[in-house]
Amino acid sequence: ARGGMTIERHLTDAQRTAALAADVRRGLAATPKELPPTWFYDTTGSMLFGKITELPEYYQTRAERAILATHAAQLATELETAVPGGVDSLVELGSGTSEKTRTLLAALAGTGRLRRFIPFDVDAEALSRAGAAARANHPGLAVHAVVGDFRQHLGLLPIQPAGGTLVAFLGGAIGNLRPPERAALLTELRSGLDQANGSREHGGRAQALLLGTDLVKEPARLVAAYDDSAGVTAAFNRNLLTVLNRELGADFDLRGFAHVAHWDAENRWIEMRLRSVKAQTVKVTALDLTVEFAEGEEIRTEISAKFDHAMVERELAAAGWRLAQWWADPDGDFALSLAIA
Ligand code: AVJ
Repeated sequence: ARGGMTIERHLTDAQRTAALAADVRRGLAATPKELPPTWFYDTTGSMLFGKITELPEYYQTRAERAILATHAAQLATELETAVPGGVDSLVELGSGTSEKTRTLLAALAGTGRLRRFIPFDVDAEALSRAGAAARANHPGLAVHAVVGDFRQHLGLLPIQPAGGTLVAFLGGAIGNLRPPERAALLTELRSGLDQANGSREHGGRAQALLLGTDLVKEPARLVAAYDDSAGVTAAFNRNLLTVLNRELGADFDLRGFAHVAHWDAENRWIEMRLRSVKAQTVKVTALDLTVEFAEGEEIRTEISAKFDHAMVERELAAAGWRLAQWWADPDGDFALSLAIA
């Protein structure tokens, strides 16, 4: 039979909850308090993020879509010459919205070489949707979906050692990582070493990387993109507390925390925070934990780093990648980079 679809799970529900518990225990004991953005994306969080991508202030998704639409054909042509034998597998990290994937798959399928689509995400539901959509448009395509956390399970991706693999990491999601974590991820994709696990085992390596990055711009626009007038981003940020209440039996009062979007000019990243509007005590029953908040004390919930051409080129080169193409939208808001191993 041609194609087919499999879902491989490296993150069961129980492992997910254990990972959340560990992050919360560590993050709420730290000074300053911090929670990783991974846990934003329950059903409500994914829905709210979808709304964010349509906000007038949040230009990123529209810009990236426009870049892809304009340059997808050139991307496919470029890959034909840059990757010996062509690209037969597309890996998509954080498989995201189906529209970008659809454009990308269509462009790659046009070369007649594409055989496999490997969407990778923490959310099994998002994966079945992405997989089904891909199969509907490309009946011969084998879909090998993988449920995992890219901070841990990259080495387990079914990348064929001999194959022509393009990894797509779109949406600017790499900006959620700090520079050392970005370096580790890029190196791991390039070398095939499972560095996150400290393992010396070889996974397959990618031959090409398509990377979406948001670009440095006027701080007022950046802050507005993370503090929209309709309050959708504020709801998205606070939803993290709802996740903790539900998954870990916490008793966060959502009205007790204000949404903050702060531009860190030195690190060149946006920081989202939740600010306790009063002194308060929160219980996290499942962790047998009591957490004190001073008035004005903040939890950092996300960093979203912004880039420029030189910075992307430098970080890619440090990981052994050559920047082959840089495509920005006409306003210079967002860029897609094509890197070749
Ligand atoms: C999905 C990580 C790219 O950082 O802009 C949107 C998430 N957070 N609004 C971003 C997000 C607040 C988004 N990424």
